[in-house]
Amino acid sequence: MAMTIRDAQVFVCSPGRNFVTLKIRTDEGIYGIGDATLNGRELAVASYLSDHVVPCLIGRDPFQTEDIWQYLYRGAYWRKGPVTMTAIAAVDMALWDIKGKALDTPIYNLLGGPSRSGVMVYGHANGRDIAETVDEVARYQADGYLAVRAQSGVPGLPSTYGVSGDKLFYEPAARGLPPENVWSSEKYLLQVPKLFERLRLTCGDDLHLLHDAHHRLKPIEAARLGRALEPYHLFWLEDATPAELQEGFRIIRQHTTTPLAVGEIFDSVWDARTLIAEQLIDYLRMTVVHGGGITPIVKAAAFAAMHHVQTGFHGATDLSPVTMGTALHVDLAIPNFGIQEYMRHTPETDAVFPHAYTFERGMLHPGQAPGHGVDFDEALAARYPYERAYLPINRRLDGTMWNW
Ligand code: GCO
Ligand code: MG
Repeated sequence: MAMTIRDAQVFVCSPGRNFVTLKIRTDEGIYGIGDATLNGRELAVASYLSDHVVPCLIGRDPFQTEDIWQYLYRGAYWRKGPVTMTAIAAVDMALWDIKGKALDTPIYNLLGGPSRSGVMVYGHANGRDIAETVDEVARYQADGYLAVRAQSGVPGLPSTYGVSGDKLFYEPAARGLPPENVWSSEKYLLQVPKLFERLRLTCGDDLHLLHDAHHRLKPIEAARLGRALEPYHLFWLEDATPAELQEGFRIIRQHTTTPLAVGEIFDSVWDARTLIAEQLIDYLRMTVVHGGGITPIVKAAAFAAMHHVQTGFHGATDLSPVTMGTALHVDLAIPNFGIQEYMRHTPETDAVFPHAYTFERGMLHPGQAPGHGVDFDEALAARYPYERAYLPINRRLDGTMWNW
C-alpha cells in the first residue's frame, strides 16, 4: 500500500518578518515542509492553500510530485500568478521533502546527484555613500565571500533600494502600510559607475561584483549603465529594466557586454521564454518558492541550459530558510548552476527553521540530511504572530508612481 497524505497545515509566523509555512503529514508519520511566503501578500497564499488546496491533497500518494503539480496547475483552470504559483511551490517542496525522507536521501541525490563540491553565494553589501559601501564589501571579502552585491545611496535622494540601516540583515518590508521612496534615474545613473570604479581599485579584480537596478531603468538607460560598467567586469547587472516586455532586453543586449540577470519576480518559465530563447540574459533568477517548486524549476533550468543561460536563484530574506535549503539541492545538482544569492536570516528566524545547510569560505552546502534538511519549530513559531507589513512603493521626484 502506498503512503498517503493524511493532513496538511498552514502556519503564518513573524520571527522578525512574516513567513508562511506548509506542513504536510503522511499516514506513515513522515512530514514535509514547504515555504509559501510572498512578501506583502502572505495571507492570500495562506488562504489559497488552506481554503482551496489542502482539501484536494488528502489521501494522495506524496511520491506523485509530477502528477500533483499538474493537478494543481492545470486543475485550477486559472494558471500562473504569484499567489497560485507560490502555493503550488509550497506543496511541491513539502512533497519532495517527504520523498527524500522516505528514501532516506538528500533531495540532490534525486536530481542527479552532486555536480560540484559547494554552491558559490553572493552576499549583500550596502552603504549610505560610496565610502561606506566600499567598507562593507571589504568586510564580506574578509568573511570569505567570493562574490558580493554592492548597492549605495545616491546623492540627492533621501533613500534608495538596497541601502539599509541594519547592515547585516537587510529587510525591505516594513510594519504598517507601505513606506514611500523617491527616485531619480538621472542621479542614480551618475552614481553607480563611480561606485564600481572605486570598488575595483580597493577590492582588486578577483572578487565577483554584482549590482541590482531593481527594475527602475528604461531599456536605453540600462544599456548606458551596462556599457559604463564594462571596465569593472561585473558578474551581473540585475533587473535592469522591468521584464514584462521581454523584447525590451534586445535593446540592452545590442549595446553592452555586461552580463544580465532577471527573474526573481517571475512565476513561470513562460515569463522568460523570449529572454532565454533569444539569449537576451545570462542568469535566470527564478527560485523554487515563487517559481512553482522544484518540479518546474528544474525544467526551466534545463531550458536555460540549452541557451547558455545559467541560474542565479533569488535568495533574499523574504524567502524562508525552507526555500534556501531546497534551492541549494537544485544548485548542487544542475549542470548550469551560476551563483546563489544569500542574505542571512536573523537568529530568530534561524531558530524557527533549524537547518542542515552550512556556510564555509564563500560557499553554502545543503548538508547530508534526508529531504531538503530544513525543519519548522511550530511551538517557537507560535510565539511570533503575523504582523502586517509591506514593501515600499517608489515615486519619481515629481510624484509619479514608479517601480520600486
Ligand atoms: C534581491 C531582491 C530582493 C527584493 C525582495 C522583495 O535581489 O535580493 O531584489 O531584495 O527586493 O525580495 O521582497
Ligand atoms: Mg533583485
